[in-house]
Amino acid sequence: MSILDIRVLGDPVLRKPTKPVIEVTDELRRLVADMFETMYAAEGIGLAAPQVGRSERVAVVDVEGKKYALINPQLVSRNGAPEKAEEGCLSIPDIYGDVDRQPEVTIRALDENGNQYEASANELLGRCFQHEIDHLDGKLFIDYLSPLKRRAALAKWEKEKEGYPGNIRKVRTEVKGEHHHETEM
Ligand code: K2U
Ligand code: ZN
Repeated sequence: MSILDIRVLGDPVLRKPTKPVIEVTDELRRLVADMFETMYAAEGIGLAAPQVGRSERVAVVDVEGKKYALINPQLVSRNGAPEKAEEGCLSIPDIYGDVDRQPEVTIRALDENGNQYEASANELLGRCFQHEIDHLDGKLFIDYLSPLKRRAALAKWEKEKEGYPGNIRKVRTEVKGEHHHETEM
């Protein structure tokens, strides 16, 4: 398995609607595995394929140990009065904003073995499902901000993005314990 580079805001792949998966192949299972590894390394609770440069309808989620591979996910229903909560995005580092979302959601998707399943969720898991499915439609959480808040977020990103040449965020696993000493040249 490998840790993949994450594409950040400015990369057109994040705005392209993704293509449905035709067949769940071993290669797709490998992508799902790499997406989980990348998500954990980036300390996320969700990750969508466009965020690793793949324009396919695939996402992964792990909220408090509840793990889901979302292949061709669709929203079956959403209920409840919209609730506001702060969101961030691994593709827009250090930018946060309040997003209104309906609290209860039911989704239908294929798992990594190609079997169809339905899942209902609320709270953080329900929000994560919606955040990831938005990614697959080229939608980002900043699209929900008020014009003023979005303008402020984008102004901040203009500065932040200098740290991500080529719109690439390299994910590092923090090495616990060991300290690498630069060899004197
Ligand atoms: O898709 C992504 O970029 C990962 C998102 C998923 C997410 C954002 C907001 C609310 C729910 C899910 C996050 O950056 S993962 C980071 C994170 C971790 C714990 C709680 C909220 C966000
Ligand atoms: Zn995101």
